[in-house]
Amino acid sequence: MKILVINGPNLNMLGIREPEIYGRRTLKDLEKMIAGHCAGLGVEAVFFQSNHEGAIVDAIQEAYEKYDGIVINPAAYTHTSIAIPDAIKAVGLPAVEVHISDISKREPYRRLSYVSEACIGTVAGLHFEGYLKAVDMLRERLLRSG
Ligand code: CA2
Repeated sequence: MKILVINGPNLNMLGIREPEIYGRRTLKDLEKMIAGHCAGLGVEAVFFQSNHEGAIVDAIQEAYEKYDGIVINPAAYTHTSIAIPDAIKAVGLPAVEVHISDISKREPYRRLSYVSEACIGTVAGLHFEGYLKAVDMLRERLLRSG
């Protein structure tokens, strides 16, 4: 089982600014944590981060027939992008959306996610641990669908 973990804009700044919202751990720490969790489950995880919507769309398209599923934190594109959910639907891969913070309890403009409807589930507000839950949800779906 091979999954692609995508992090969107500004998540390369994790651990550097706004620790009260996003914590003190870095993107590298996050990727290591996910890789360790995946290794224990026999899942191969590959990581991608970009600040550019088109690059994220390209990464999703390139996942077609190479990966079994996607875990994605689209960051601010969650609330603005139609191209990202379109790409997820186009490749037909199961995807789980994840957010470090609880987007339902922040500014009103963060309450709407255009990406949700293309995903089999969403995890929000569980900090870095939410990515592990997202991996578990994806794995369970993939095991069930054979
Ligand atoms: O809670 C999340 O994971 C978000 O996807 C993070 C996005 C935000 O636009 C979404 O509404 C919710 C922002 C990521 C910015 O990451 C930073 C990390 C460190 C310092 C500053 C920003």
